[in-house]
Amino acid sequence: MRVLVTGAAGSIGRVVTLGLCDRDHEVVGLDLVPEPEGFTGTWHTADCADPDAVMAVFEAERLDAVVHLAGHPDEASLPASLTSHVVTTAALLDAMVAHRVPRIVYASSNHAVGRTPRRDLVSDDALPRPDTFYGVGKVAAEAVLRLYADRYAVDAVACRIGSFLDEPATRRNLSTWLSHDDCVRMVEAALTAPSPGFAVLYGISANTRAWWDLEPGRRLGYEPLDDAEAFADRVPERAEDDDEAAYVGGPFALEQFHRPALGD
Ligand code: 15L
Repeated sequence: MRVLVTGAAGSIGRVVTLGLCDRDHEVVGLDLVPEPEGFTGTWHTADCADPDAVMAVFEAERLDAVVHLAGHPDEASLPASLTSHVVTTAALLDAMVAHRVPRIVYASSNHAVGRTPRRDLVSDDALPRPDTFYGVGKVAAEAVLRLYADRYAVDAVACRIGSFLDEPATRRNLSTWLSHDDCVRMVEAALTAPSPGFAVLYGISANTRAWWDLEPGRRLGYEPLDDAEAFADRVPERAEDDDEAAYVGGPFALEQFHRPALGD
């Protein structure tokens, strides 16, 4: 497949770009910054929140799918979060509809349901329960994906990513970790699953202590192979561990992340 990867210079973007190329896909990179050293495909330096710039990329390229990873990966004001997650997604979807690109894989986040108290496994039928304005942005971006799936029959897979890290660093990460290799497996499954319509999956590895259900992903062909448990002995205990286990969003759900919606 010829795939547009947004945020291709970011931490997830670099891993996904390499992984997709290794699996014989062709990647067109898009980011606010120039291509990282070693990138060999076609590259566009542009802002995904600018609909004209996004449309120009689609006019220049023949594409089979989009992997939308661009976005500020942390808490911000409500307007900044909406621009970063919702406006970018909408700009891509409009260009996809105009150019008949049938599929988008979206880097949503566990923080879309982060304020869910940590009790049972959280699945794809959980109601939206954001823990931050970042989480609100992800919920709203998923809503736009669903609208375009219903209106225009775009296939849209929202991957609610846990903690994308080289290896788990905290007790919470033993439940939330997504390994680099599993991330590539997840994106490829979401790109190639037959006719998913709008679907949600949880982007974590096959962690023994998982807080999210892997079944929605497995239904789409995402079979994770790594398990954070292999690192459990190396993860130090911290005073914050119990607080971070109260809600599935961990620290994002705690008071330290409270801030006004508007302003810096
Ligand atoms: C995310 O979605 C964030 O982008 C990242 O900064 C971490 O907070 C991660 O989730 C997580 O929950 O560990």
